[in-house]
Amino acid sequence: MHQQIDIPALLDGDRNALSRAITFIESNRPGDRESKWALLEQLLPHTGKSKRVAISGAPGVGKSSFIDRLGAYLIASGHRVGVLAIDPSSSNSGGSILGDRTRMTSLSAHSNAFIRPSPATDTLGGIAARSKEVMLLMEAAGYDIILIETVGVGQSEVAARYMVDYFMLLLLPGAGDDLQGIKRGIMEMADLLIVHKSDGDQLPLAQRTAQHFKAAMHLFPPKPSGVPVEVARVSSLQNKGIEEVWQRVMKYVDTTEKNGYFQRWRRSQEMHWLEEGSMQILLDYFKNSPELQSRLNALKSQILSGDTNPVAALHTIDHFIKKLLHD
Ligand SMILES: Nc1nc2c(ncn2[C@@H]2O[C@H](COP(=O)(O)OP(=O)(O)OP(=O)(O)O)[C@@H](O)[C@H]2O)c(=O)[nH]1
Ligand SMILES: [Mg+2]
Repeated sequence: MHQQIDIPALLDGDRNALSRAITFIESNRPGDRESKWALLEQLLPHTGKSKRVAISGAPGVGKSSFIDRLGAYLIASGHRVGVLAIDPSSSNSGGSILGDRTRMTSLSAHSNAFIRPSPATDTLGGIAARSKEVMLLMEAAGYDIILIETVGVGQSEVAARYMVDYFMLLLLPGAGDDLQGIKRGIMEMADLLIVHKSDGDQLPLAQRTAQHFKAAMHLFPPKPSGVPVEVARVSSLQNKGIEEVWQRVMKYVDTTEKNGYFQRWRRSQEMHWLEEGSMQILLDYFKNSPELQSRLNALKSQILSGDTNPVAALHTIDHFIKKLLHD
């Protein structure tokens, strides 16, 4: 199919060519897979030069507003910014797509920004796989900074962590009063804690929260990057603290490029990608195999009629797949 995708135009940064390529990748029809690999293999040499950053945090903490400000700042500094979302909930509601368009008012109008909402796939694994491919397309089209918005609910953060070089966690003023309430895992994932909405009546509380976090940092194990977790305060409403955040990212990149961690972590990202991607391919084969699906449907009817039970049915499927793989 990708004959319709104008690769030279895409590499030249043409938005329409990029949009078409993303639509093609996201449609993910089994019959298109050969063309998909061919497309990605052609583009791969033009990818990987961007900086990849995740912005995570609970719903409503202000991720989209912050990305809008950070993105605008980066564009003003001469960058081209690609924004994508990993949000399993948006597949159902479509809600956050609308939200992102209205919250990213300065970015969505800008020609040097490209915003892509979370693809409407059924599983998180599917979303993560598509998102990585979309990220490559954006990089090939010359977007040199990729910002990934992800909701602060467990698995999608882990998926985002493995896509990026740097991970920011947004927290609300007062969050530090309840350190136990913050999952340890996510604290270990973060490179930067941002006390967000640090403005108005909340300013004194935000200052206390930031102090609290700074004092508590030694409780967490040292980072493999060699760079300790940092704490920042930001108000996207007042456009404050944005430049300082980006300086921290640049310092992090500089340090980890020198100590070798940046490259090592990119390799780990790739290994994770391979592992998860293999699982996706297997799943796709499973869903699209007529033999397996008819076997599955037959077993479903038998369960419905009480002629078998799930354990026996799974046992049958297990044997059937084993046989398929050995043939
Ligand atoms: N006071 C204050 N309010 C803010 C700030 N940034 C965002 N908000 C408000 O917080 C609300 C949520 O902002 P969003 O940017 O949509 O938050 P989000 O984390 O992207 O939300 P979801 O995508 O739904 O998870 C909006 O009403 C914003 O106007 C800030 O810096 N200060
Ligand atoms: Mg949002």
